[in-house]
Amino acid sequence: MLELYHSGLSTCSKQVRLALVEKGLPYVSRYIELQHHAHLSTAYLKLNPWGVVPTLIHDGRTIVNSAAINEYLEDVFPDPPLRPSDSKARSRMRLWTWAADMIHPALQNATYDQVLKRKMTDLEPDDIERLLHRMPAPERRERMRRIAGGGFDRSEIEHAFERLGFVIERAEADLADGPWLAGETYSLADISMLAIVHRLIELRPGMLDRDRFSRIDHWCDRMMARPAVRQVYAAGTEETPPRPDRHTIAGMA
Ligand SMILES: N[C@@H](CCC(=O)N[C@@H](CS)C(=O)NCC(=O)O)C(=O)O
Repeated sequence: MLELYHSGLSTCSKQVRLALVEKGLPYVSRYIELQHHAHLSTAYLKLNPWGVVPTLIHDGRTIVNSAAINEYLEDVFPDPPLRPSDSKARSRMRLWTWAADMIHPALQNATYDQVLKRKMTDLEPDDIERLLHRMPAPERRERMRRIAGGGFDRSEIEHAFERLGFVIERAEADLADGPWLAGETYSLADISMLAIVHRLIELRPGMLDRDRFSRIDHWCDRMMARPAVRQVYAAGTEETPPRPDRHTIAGMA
């Protein structure tokens, strides 16, 4: 049995849901409500000591990190394959799963800035301290502290977009070699990077200008033509509960 601890809007969770759906693997959905900071509950931190989603449980084994989970799924459930057989293409695939992981904090900062700031600023000072105390990863704790204290300044956010822009330019260049990021084969590279590109389009649509990034534009069309991608990404089909009006940590154990 596969159990996925995940959240609806989380880009990292989407990467794993997409691999599961592409492979036709049923899973038990364990929803972690990030809005209520459920990823910092004692029970969840036992599963995932990094304090993030997603987490996969398979046959009593716990696997964390979206890229590591997807590689695990590929090892254990190789059909249909989501890794190219050719070594060069496979190294290209790994470059892109790494790039998605590496650039994710920049995307997260931009997301917090535009969408999720209230998640922290709504809280009472005591609750903020309790949360900071629970967050195990120092760099995330520091980020939470910054957001609770008013967030990032404009130059930091613009720097995050600049870093994202560099990665997008590299993707545009690599797509000259084939329809998919690793070349001829649809792979985990596309799954990882779609999560980044999709969120970037939501945050700053003008950044992905169709004339300048025509290959990415066509790649997005190819991606969205895949039934699994439509299932995970199409509006209204995400496993997303309604957003609460206020963010609380009430009831956290
Ligand atoms: N690179 C990690 C990042 C995990 C991560 O940051 N997950 C986000 C959701 S996409 C999360 O749990 N955020 C909670 C928080 O930042 O407090 C992965 O891909 O699994």
